Amino acid sequence: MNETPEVTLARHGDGTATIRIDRPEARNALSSPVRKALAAFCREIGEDESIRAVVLTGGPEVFVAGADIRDMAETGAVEMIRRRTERWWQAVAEVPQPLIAAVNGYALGGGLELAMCCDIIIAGEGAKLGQPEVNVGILPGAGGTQRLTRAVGKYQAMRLILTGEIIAADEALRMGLVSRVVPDGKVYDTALKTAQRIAGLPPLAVQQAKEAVLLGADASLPAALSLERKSFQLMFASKDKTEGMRAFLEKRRPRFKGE
Ligand code: CO8
Repeated sequence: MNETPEVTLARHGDGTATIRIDRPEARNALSSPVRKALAAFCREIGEDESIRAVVLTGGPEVFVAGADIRDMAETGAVEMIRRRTERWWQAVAEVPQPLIAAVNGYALGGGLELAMCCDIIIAGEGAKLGQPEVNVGILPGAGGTQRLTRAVGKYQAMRLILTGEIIAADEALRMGLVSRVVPDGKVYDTALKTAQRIAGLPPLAVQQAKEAVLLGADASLPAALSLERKSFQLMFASKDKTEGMRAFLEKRRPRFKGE
């Protein structure tokens, strides 16, 4: 059950949903209740076959300015271990449906790590991204050293992580850290349209593709290619594959049922 009004889940009735973080007074910083609620919604979404794609947003001003520094300022290592915050991050990373981050304003530290748990990142022209943890005496602790490096390569990741430098959306686009940059006022609509487009596609194929990309990235090439091949072959058991191909040949719109 959601215990904070600072995170909401809205189902739009068309196969899409939006998770919104709304904690403007702390620039949407990820407090424990916020992370817990995010994780709970992500688990709920994973169980809900009617949701085919999800937008994750912090609203029009700021995505997320990081983990909550107030929550950590006086905290020791043992308490940090006992919090086991990794289970909350895992819940986001393990959502089977595509997650689309709609990034306006700052996506810093844990905020960028949260965006990097998503599959597509739509950024506004004014978005600012970075891993500034080093400025407060720590390092990225929710995947930043790994997902950022996998996304942009060693030398750009090192630059951001070791200097704490914050970059603008256009540079993030050039280095492959975001999928698209659009005017600030169009970020959410673009993300939602992307989700709607995905929601109209066969969900089994979409989710198998997501899994193949994510798992394959951490496997050897032969293992990853085999995983892809088996996922591909598996789709030949689905009714949606038959429908998709027949509809193409009959020059009509397909009707996918997720079967
Ligand atoms: N945590 C807590 N409070 C924050 C945070 C944050 N990350 N960011 C902003 N706030 C609060 C400020 O304290 C301030 O509160 P108050 O009004 O009570 O003083 C309010 O939000 C507004 O902030 P500013 O006045 O600074 O607003 P600006 O618009 O001038 O600046 C910035 C916005 C640039 C985003 C600035 O607030 C900033 O630099 N924030 C911190 C960014 C940062 O260092 N992020 C990394 C945090 S560490 C982290 O994310 C570790 C991840 C590891 C995950 C593993 C978890 C276990």
